[in-house]
Formats: sequence, C-alpha cells, structure tokens
Amino acid sequence: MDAGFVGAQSFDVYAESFEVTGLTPGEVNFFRVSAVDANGNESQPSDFCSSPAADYAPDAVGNLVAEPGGTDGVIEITWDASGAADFDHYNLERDTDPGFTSPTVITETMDFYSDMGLAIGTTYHYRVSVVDAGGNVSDPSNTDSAMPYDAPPGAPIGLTAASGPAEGEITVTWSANTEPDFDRYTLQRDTDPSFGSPFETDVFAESYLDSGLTPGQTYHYRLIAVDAGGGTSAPSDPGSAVALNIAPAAPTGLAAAPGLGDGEVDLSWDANGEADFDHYVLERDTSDAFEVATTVAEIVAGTSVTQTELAAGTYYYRIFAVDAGALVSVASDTVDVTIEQTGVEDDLFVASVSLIRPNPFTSETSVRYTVPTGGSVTGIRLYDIRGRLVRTLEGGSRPGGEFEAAWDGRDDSGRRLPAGVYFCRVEIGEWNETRKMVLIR
Ligand SMILES: [Ca+2]
Ligand SMILES: [Ca+2]
Repeated sequence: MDAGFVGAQSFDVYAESFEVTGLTPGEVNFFRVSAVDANGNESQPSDFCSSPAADYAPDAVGNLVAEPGGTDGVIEITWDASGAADFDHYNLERDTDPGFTSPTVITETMDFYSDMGLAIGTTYHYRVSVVDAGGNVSDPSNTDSAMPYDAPPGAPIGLTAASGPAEGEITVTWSANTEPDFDRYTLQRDTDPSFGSPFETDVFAESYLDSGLTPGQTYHYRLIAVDAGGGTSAPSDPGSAVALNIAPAAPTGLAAAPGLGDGEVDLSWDANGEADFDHYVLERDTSDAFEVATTVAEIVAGTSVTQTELAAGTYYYRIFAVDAGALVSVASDTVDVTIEQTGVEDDLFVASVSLIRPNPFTSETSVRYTVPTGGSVTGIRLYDIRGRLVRTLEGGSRPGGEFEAAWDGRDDSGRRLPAGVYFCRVEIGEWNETRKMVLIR
C-alpha cells in the first residue's frame, strides 16, 4: 500500500508467482521480492512494482416484486439482498416505459422501498442494480410493474337542500370531499326517498342549482364522490327540499263591456306567463266589496269569456290567476259594466241560483235554485280551488220550480273535504252560473 514499505506485509514464496487475496478491491498495492538462502541470508529487495487489486462488478440480485401499497399513490418494492462484500447501495430504477428509456434512479441502501406520491391509474416499472464501493454496477435485476394503490373516496358530508331561489328551483350544497385523487361528484335526485330510480348528474363543485322542477313538489338528494381511478364512495346522508312555488302575478288588462245579446257581458284580459299557470277564477258581484255571500265565481281556462242571462244592473268583475300548486294571485284591478233592461221574461220561473246559505259554512250548506217552467236537465257540481270535480249534488231532469240541494262538505266517496274555497257550478239547460263557497273546519 505504501511504496516506502513501512509496516509491509511479507509472504514466504517457493515459486516464481504468487496470488495475493483479501485485498480491498480497486486499491493500489506495491510489491517487491527478495531471495533467501538455506542459511537464512536475505538478498537486497528487487525493484518494486504496483497494481490495483482486482475489482469486479457485484452479482445482480433477483426476486424484485412491485405491489400496490396501503395508501393512495404508493407502490411497495422488495428484492433479494446483495451478498457483495464491498456492497455500497442499490440503484432502483422506475419508469412508465417498460424499456426503461428514461428511468428515475432512486438510491437505496435497504433491500425494499416505498415509492410514494405516484399518479393513480399509471403503471410503473421497476428494476434494481447493485453498486459496490468502487462504483461498479451489477446487471439489473428482473423487472416488475404495479399500479399505485387507489382507495375509494369517503362518503360526502354536509349535504343541504333548500328551496329556490327562483320558481321551480332547489339549491343543493355540501362540504368538499378530501380524497387526494378526487375527480367529481354524482348527485342523485328522486321524488322517492328510497332513491328507486334517481336522476343522476355529474358535478365538479360543492353546490348545484336544480331548476325546471315542478313547483311545490318535494325532491330528495344524495351525493356520491368519484375518484380519478373510478372508485366511488358510499352515498351521503340524504337531504330534501320543496321546489320553490311562487303565486302567479295578478292578471292585467281586465276589460268588461256589454255583449251583443240581451243580458250579456264580454270580458277579456291579458294572459299570465307563469310556466305552472293552471286557470283563472273570475269573480262577479253587484258591489265592489266582493262579499263571500254574494260573489259569483267562474273557473276560466282562456283569456276571454261571455257571461249571459244577467239581469239589468251594474256588475263588478275582478280575476285571479291560480297555478298548478293551487297558489292564487292577488286580485286584478276591478272593472264594472252596466246592462240595460231589454227583454221581457214571460216564463213563470226563470233559471237562477237564488241563495247559498250558510256561506261560509262548517258542517252543511244548501243551494237554492230555480228551474224554468217546463223543466230542464239540471246539474249541480262542486269543484275545488284547482278546478277538480269533488262532488255531484244533482244530475238529471227537474220540472219547473224552486229546489234546494244540501251539501255536507264531503266528496262523492263520503270523505270529509279540507277547509278552503270551493266552486258550485249550477247548470240548468243552457244556463249556468258558478258561485264561490267557503268551507271552514
Ligand atoms: Ca382514491
Ligand atoms: Ca308558481
């Protein structure tokens, strides 16, 4: 090791060559030789020579195995330990290309490695080489590949559904999902709380404005988180809300004028624009107070109507719009019209509704009406505020005369109807009139 041969090691040799072993690989050693005779006399040493000790590359290792780890984005790699005496470290190579054209080299002294922060859904290839103290590199090991572990997201939390802000809308909000490779939410909506056949939509934020819903209808929502690997969470706790329903605007443009025929009034108004508009309720009274006992109401589908068989006098009209959820607008402006007396009645009896009493009522009320002389087919039918037929009180031919029909506040099936406004439509031959009734429970 030292050309001055201070502290040199010596070997007795009986031939003209000798192999020195156990040297540090790659280290330069110096040698010289002297001859010794049988009496132990030693010659002067020869000139010295030198050479580095042989340093071969380590053997390759095997049994490299790459497997998904226990948390997102991790691959665990193991391999056989190197037996090289001058072992220094391993070069672990990682590449997304199985040909290792541009590998990332990881220096590791242990015979295992946890590779973290990898892209989920990507396949990574690994192989390892042994490096000795002299920098000699073994052949690479076998190769193995794996995709990083991809845990599914946790169930989303904090889901809240609220009506509005506009008609037919619900706003749904929730807390952000913390999944590292979170990709999107799948929001489910159903009118059935068991979510039997939900509507689904992908959402990439923490809120969703659901619009175009049926105003007044209850909708249920729940949320599933989806990660980049397609893993799905359990559903969130559900939330529900009623799609906002706003009452229609008051109808505008109401106009009333005497009609072409005797006792006729022509009425028209502007159409309402609500998507859930259902019908109009036209009210008539002989004073602009529109008192319950005297107001006559008629359900109208279009934007004009002709009232017939009115006696001479001044009539006041106003109109309401009703939506599919039975919400009623405030009243339109009131208009009035006066009809002059023209024709002369020669019937003893004239078709009419003379009285509904009591009105409002709690348990029973009666409708007093007149069938004209000669008799006529007569129908008395009751409708609710949405225009649905709930009860038929009369239906058949009647002789001329005065009659009363009682109503006990029940429908045709005998069920008690809820408190509210009902319409009584009396049809006597060609003549008809609708009156408002108020049931109080
Ligand atoms: Ca994941
Ligand atoms: Ca509405």
